[in-house]
Amino acid sequence: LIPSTPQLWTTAHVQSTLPRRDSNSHKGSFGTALLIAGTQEMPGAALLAGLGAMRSGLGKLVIATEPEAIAMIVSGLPEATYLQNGLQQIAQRKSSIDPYRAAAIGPGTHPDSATESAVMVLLESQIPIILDAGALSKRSYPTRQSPVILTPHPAEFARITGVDINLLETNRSHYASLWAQKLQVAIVLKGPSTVVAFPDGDTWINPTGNSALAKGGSGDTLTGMMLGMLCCHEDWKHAVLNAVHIHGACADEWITTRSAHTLLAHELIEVLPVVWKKFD
Ligand code: NPW
Ligand code: AMP
Ligand code: MG
Repeated sequence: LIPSTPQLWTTAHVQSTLPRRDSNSHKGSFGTALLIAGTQEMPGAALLAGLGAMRSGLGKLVIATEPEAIAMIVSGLPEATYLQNGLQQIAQRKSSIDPYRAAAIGPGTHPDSATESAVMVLLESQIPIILDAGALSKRSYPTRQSPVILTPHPAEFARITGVDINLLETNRSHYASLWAQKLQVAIVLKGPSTVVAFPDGDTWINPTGNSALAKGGSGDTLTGMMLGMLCCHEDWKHAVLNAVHIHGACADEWITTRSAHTLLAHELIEVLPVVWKKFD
């Protein structure tokens, strides 16, 4: 396994890879995404990811979450539909994955056996899947046609690989690339200069983003944006890279006129339409 030299994913890359929205399209053209997120204690993670997803190009969104969370989320995102006790439904195979173009699991979910079972069911499917937060654990991955994308922050990366976090910080792209090839998954190692490492060794560094993102909810929002982008991009790698780049660009837009201390994660979604337009 040879970690490749990382390249920068620049504005020009984003501009040349963002999809157009065909004038003849309808909501079916962009697919239905499945977001398994949120609990009674962390409904906000599902809302933030849901907002990120629905503002990032998909056709329809189903949020699989707990009944108490649905009641709290729905007024903030009436455009989504819901799968009640969805994590359990998926884990117990009572609800099919067939209708979905892509899925994300983990924001605001507990890292327990039900989450682990739901991940196993998703891994058996043929759609791209994003594993974040509560769905990140130490495991191996089956060979499958569609990508698996892990979105750890450094502490999560250390937990799922066993790499010492201090060592990790000395050469982030090296470790991300090594483990992406080892596990045969894409790894989005978050933090300043997020590293995006693909299973084929292809490795990129994202130049956008700033310390305004160092606040609860930023990562949940990114996971949602990536899910939406997977539904509207033809090339899944471009979807991952563009989600990371534009998420960071939203924070960069924020600090042009406002203090970096003040950003709330849901405000990333409020500036996203204007930021995205700059790349169109
Ligand atoms: P410390 O504190 O610096 O010692 P967890 P989480 C470390 C949900 N959320 N670089 C940190 O270390 C998420 O989706 C819900 C280095 C600490 O030990 C998850 O499901 C919200 N170290 C769940 O909460 C909003 C870093 O990791 C540990 C690091 C838990 O997610 C908030 C904390 O990590 C949240 O998103 C970094 N960049 N980042 C909601 N509104 O519903 C973290 N650490 O235990 O994985 O906690 O990331 O907050
Ligand atoms: P999470 O820890 O899952 O909430 O994810 C945090 C998000 O904010 C990731 O997209 C990180 O890359 C980003 N982030 C956090 N701190 C910084 C920072 N100091 N500079 C740039 N991006 C950051
Ligand atoms: Mg997170």
